Amino acid sequence: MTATSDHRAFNDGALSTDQGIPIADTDNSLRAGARGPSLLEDFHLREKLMRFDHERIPERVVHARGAGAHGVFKVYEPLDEYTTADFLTDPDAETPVFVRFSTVQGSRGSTDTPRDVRGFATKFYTRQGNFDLVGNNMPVFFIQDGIKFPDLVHALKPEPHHEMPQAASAHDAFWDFVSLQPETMHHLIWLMSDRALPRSYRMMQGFGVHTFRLVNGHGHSTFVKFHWTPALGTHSLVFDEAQKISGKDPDFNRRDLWESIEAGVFPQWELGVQLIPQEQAFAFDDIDLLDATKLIPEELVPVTPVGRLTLNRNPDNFFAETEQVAFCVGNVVPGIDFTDDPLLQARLFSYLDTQLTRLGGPNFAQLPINRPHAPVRNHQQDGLHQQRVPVGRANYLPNSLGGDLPARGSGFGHVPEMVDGPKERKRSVTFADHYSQATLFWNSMSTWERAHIVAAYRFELGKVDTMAIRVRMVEHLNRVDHDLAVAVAAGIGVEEPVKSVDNHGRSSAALSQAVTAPNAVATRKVAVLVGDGVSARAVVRLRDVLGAQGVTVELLAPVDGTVDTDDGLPMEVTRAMNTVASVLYDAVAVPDGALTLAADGVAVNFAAEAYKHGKAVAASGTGEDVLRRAHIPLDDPDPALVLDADPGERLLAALATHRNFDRDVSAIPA
Ligand code: HDE
Repeated sequence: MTATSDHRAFNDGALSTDQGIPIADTDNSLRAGARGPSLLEDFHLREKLMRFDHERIPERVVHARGAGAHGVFKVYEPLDEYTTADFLTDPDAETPVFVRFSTVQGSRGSTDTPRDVRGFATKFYTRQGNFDLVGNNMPVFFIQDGIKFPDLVHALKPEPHHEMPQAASAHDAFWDFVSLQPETMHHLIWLMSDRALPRSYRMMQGFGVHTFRLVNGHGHSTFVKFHWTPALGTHSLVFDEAQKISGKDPDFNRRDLWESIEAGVFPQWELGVQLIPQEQAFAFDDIDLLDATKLIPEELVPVTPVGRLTLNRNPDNFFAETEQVAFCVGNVVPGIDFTDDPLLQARLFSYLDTQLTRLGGPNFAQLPINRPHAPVRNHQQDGLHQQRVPVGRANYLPNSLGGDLPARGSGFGHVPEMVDGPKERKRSVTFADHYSQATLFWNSMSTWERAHIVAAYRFELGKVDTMAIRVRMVEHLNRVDHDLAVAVAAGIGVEEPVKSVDNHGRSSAALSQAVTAPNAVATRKVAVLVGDGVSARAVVRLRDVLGAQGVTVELLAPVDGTVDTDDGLPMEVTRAMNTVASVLYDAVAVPDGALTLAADGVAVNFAAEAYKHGKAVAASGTGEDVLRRAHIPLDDPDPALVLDADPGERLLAALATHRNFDRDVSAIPA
């Protein structure tokens, strides 16, 4: 028996103070008499409150709200032609990872589903140390130079005088700033698109955004852009739905990630790389690889799949892991290096610096979630929260008193890039085009994606009180695409602009979310609306067919408990309809037999909203009456409107394509 377990046995499993002193009573403070004053000598009370008073640490200044998970990464084939990074060259290595997804604007307690960029940050605990790929779900960024980041974030965050609005870009300050900083135009159109409303963290892409370098054993470097592609496809909510989810379940995306991992349906992404030989740095006429407001269309440089990420374990403790994880863009391993992208260069400073305030000192890399799995050997010493107990007297190099000296020469080598230039505050002329890739994005959208983008600009700019800002934005949009500008202007009380430039007509199919192969349906959620008289056979059949594919089926009734089915037996329901909402499900089905549902406003609204949001809606027999009351046009040819006594298979097919956004939903009242 070890000394530690000896000690544990001694305390006999009792509650203890932080000093290990056993506590007999944690329910009553020490008082001078049962009704008397509390005594200062109550060390248990003082310690308990002291710890409680200091439970909070500063939240992240951006990306404060997030959710994380553990997992593994495996490379498919050795990439040693391009890099010496161990985790990219050994297909047998299973590299542990921790991923944190986040929103950008809101505070730590804000909602999961605002219109916002999502963070996608991955810490690879490789055998050569930690590599942090701190990316987003959009491939470009608002600004080109990190010196503008404080301005961008100040404008985006709640306005300083009244701290409103929370987690929303729809306010004057944000649009004031971006309309005066035209390099934001490309990222803005991504933000106005459905990309800003992911259905699930499991259904969004990730991008490293900047151009990095891979460096091989000969010191030869290749430019690289990192891409994460979700196995479940890239899918989004619609804005009305996302706004309602914010009230019904602000933890929507966090819960979705947690539940899928708990259910053993592990989210997966494929890592892909766009590789650009160093000699081709200037091969693209209108794209400077150092400009983070530009992407490289996949038609020009295809994305090569190189490995797979699987998230397979939820954190044990949110604070210790998800909150305390410290990503640092500067954490790269041998075989990966930076470029001179001025946004990336600023990030190299910022991420190390911010942890000092957030995690209270320089020893944050010793926290369990940040600790590299590779050995750490150096003479860094002391500082707040030092956890290690260095041994020996030589804490300097070189020394002759400290035993074995660390090996030299085999570590990280920076690419010996020639650097020569005047010291100046200047943007490169190759960074000057702010519109053509916004046009590329717009041209690549389907009809419904364009409609969503126009609606988003109208919503956001419609909330801007200062008319001059709206006018300025329409002028910018007119340079992106005239039709876009006209459509937005018409919705926000701005005069129609005169056409000023021709659309270049180029597009890139990979940018659209409309063309997608059917995806797996496991963990999709279907609401089955039931009431007294419902057909037991229909419900059981639906549950069997959907359940066999891993779909979560919930039976919702006007009240909780049971309903009496048509065969006279009670059937247990999952919950009362009014405790949830259609926005929390991927599809709604109303089986035959529950006669009262057509007169139940909650049930009718369920169907109407689901239909309006492009979801699969199924009904049979009397269930169709609910749909009629919801103004759903039952005669329309619509693959996601399933009027069938046995709808299971067709529902599955509709779920696999996510939504039918081609519906005309203008007449639906919800
Ligand atoms: Fe960040 N960013 N950022 N950012 N960022 C932070 O670091 C910053 C940028 C991104 O889940 C902060 O630890 C500057 C681009 C993610 O913990 C801070 C600039 C991209 C996360 C910071 C940028 C990102 C952060 C806040 C301009 C996409 C969350 C807390 C030079 C490629 C990581 C922290 C997590 C977090 C600064 C621009 C993504 C303050 C100065 C571009 C995913 O250091």
